[in-house]
Amino acid sequence: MPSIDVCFSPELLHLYELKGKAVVAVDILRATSTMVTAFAEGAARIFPVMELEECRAHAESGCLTAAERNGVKAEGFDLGNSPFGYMDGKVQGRNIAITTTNGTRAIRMSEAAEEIVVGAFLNLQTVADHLTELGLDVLVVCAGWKGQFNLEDTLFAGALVERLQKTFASENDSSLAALYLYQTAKADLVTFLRQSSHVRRLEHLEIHKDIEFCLRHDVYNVLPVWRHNMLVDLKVRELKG
Ligand code: 3SL
Repeated sequence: MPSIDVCFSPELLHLYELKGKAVVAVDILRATSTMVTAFAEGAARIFPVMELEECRAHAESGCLTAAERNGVKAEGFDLGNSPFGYMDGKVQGRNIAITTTNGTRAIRMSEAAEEIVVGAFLNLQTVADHLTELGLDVLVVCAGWKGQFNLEDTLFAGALVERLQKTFASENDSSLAALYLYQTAKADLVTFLRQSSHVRRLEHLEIHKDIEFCLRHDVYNVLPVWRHNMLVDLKVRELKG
């Protein structure tokens, strides 16, 4: 039986073997929730990059550019990091280069894995089904906040462990802790997260709507995966055959 494990911060990745594994990169508030929304809204490809300058350079090849630092849209870019900014046809058919404080870092630091999947509550079941089909050992890589643990990514990890309970072994303490936390909180994630540091950070920016949206489960059948140097939506490819 394959296993599922959880890495609570990209800074702990050196403790894990990524070779031959499927990584699920997650930044619930808000980078991976936003990427999933972008694909659901018809984005063609997403280039997650670490640095603002690298992101800006993608504009030359016709990409929309998206950048967030410390919760705020960086100046001079087309888009920020709110899922609502990617709706209403703005990203339909477009390539997007994006850099965020933690989320894009978690993806790029996982490049040694066999497969990288972008996960969010919004596409939880689609991710779970893909992992079951793949049958590889799974490592959930939580983006955290500047190297530190956060609650919302851990809750997502727990939700995924719960969905995969019958087909994946979760015998390590990190996946058990994530599962127990999720089971304690799942009846009302919004209330549970009210005191969390990133929700407080974002509340100062008055983005309650984003927080509630990013905590919704199974809204989209979207499967962003890493291919070469970009993310593509495998579900769109399935539809096109
Ligand atoms: O850290 C990140 O990558 C962002 O998702 C943070 S924020 O939600 O845009 O503040």
